[in-house]
Amino acid sequence: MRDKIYFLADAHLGSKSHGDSIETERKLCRWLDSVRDDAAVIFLMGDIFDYWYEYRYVVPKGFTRLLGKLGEMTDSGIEIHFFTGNHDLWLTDYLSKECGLILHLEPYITELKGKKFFLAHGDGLGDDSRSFHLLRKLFHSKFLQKCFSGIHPRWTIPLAHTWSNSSRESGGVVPYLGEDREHLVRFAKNKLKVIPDINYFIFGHRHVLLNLPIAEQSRVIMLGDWITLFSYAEFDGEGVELKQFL
Ligand SMILES: [Mn+2]
Repeated sequence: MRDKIYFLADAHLGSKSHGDSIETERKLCRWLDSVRDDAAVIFLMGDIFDYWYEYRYVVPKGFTRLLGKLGEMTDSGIEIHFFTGNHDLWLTDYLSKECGLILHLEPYITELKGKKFFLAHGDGLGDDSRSFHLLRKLFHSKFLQKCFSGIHPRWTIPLAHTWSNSSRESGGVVPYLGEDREHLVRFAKNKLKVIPDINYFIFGHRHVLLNLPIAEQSRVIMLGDWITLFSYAEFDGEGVELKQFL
């Protein structure tokens, strides 16, 4: 019976962090196969691709297995959501039209089986460092994206990969900093003051595993990654559980 809800983030497919990125992609497809019989909804929570840049008529090479698998699963009636991360935010409608994914470019608040969820990749939330926000602003600028699109990808794609590898969160994953210093935990606690009935905050981005209660009825979940942890979260209507796919 399809009654479970799954969350997964930060596969960074195409990244040099993977010994063999295609092998990771195969593993991700095996995971999708393993949940397809009981998944009602799957949330891919950002940075699935290490770099994705969609042109009007062209998309990047690669990821054939995953894109095919996602298309096959949405065709079979499974709802799959795709959040942009900070590595794959430059998309338009290819993944929705071709693969049937529901795209989210912003955090998304939703009710699932009677619980309220706040879902986001997590970049930029609760982090008020100025350089980070400037960069984020540049990356999200429609004008700059238009300029960038006009340059032949022969020049921009290698540049982007260099950027991505140097900016890598995973280059040295910062271990969990504790409740008071984690931007996303602070963000969740503040959000809860405004929307007190959120039961779960689910984030990617940090590449660490966390399942932390922050109030009587509220928890923060960090999804780990698909580089070394191969982790995901499963919600069965009762609680959210972090698991690893081996
Ligand atoms: Mn990220």
